[in-house]
Amino acid sequence: MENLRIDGQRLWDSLMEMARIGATKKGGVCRLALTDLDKQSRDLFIAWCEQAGCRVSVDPVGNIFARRPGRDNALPPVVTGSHLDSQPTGGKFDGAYGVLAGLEVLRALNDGAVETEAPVEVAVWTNEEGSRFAPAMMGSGVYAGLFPLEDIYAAEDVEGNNFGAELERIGYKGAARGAPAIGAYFEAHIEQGPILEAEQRTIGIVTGAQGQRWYEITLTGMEAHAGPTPMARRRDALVGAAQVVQTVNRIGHDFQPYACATVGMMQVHPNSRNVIPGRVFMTVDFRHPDDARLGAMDAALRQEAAAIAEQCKLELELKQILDFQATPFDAGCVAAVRAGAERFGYSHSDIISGAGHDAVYVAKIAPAGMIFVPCEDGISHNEIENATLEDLAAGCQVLLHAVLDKAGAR
Ligand code: HGY
Ligand code: MN
Ligand code: MN
Repeated sequence: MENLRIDGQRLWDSLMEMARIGATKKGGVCRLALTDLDKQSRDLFIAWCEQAGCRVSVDPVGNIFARRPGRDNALPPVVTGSHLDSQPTGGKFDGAYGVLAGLEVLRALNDGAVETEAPVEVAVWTNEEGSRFAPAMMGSGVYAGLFPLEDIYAAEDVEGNNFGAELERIGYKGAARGAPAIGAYFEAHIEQGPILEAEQRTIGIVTGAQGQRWYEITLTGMEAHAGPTPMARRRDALVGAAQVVQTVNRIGHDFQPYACATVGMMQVHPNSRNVIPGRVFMTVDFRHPDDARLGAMDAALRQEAAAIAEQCKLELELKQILDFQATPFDAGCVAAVRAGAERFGYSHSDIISGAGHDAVYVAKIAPAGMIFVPCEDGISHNEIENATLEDLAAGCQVLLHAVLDKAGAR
């Protein structure tokens, strides 16, 4: 067992085959949650897991659990995994790496005929990205008891498609499972930022994740004719929205170091070149590793958006739709990841995750940890996202070590 190694080429080949589902011209993927492409990726993953001898179950929000039995199946499983849904212009590795690294761990255990004490499961969490249906991390959020299932079923995308109906349509509205039971959880993921590459480190020992808040803002003015309407009489919702965009960006700079502030989505109504926009819907994404600073960013946004609305004679609706505090990961899981990096001699450093991950919600109900590997130029949520077979394999080898550390093996 000492010499048990994962097969990096097999992992890479699985990643490349999975990346063909929803492949885009620039080499990325578009596999939005609960679309037919999401279904295809789920079906492929399940076929691979069944070939590896796993028993597969699906829960009521579509989370998939592929189980490899242990000697004592009464023990809570050691779980690893991530997500298969992507951003509209996503990359091959965001999410899929954590899922297929988990599968590669199962395949390596099979190759070595290793029997673990506790069962090992690979999980695919539904709608981690929160792109088509907001908020993010719905599957792990329901699993951890943070989101009521009925609220998630009622969620709609911008075309008015209902989450529950789409989940049923793709055949992944599963049966209720008992109370969540996870002995320990590990998620392997690309860093999605520039730090590990800049420091020339192979492994990121993720000690926690920064806090995150998502808002939906609707500014309402008055549609009117772009020609005869004098400037002084206008209630132009897009002019107000443009000032909110500038304000969000300035708040991000005001709360350096570390703050991140993004307006990623905007819908202008009626979006016609000779009509003064009467309504704008936009999103705000705030992040900071310090909860107090995140709270101060929140207060600044609310105060300044209200002032802009008043000055532009607009109605303002501001809804917070996601809020999680900075999350430290379990010391025992962090230590297992560190031991794995040290055992195999991989360069490594501690890192806080800038991105949200399912591990953040799983950490609410079980000991959780993450393993990062670098990605090229720190680019992610972009079709050119790239990583090397060597780094991905190293992260998977550390994952194997961490899983065995917690699952016990002979
Ligand atoms: O937004 C995030 O951090 C993650 O990619 N869902
Ligand atoms: Mn991800
Ligand atoms: Mn992502």
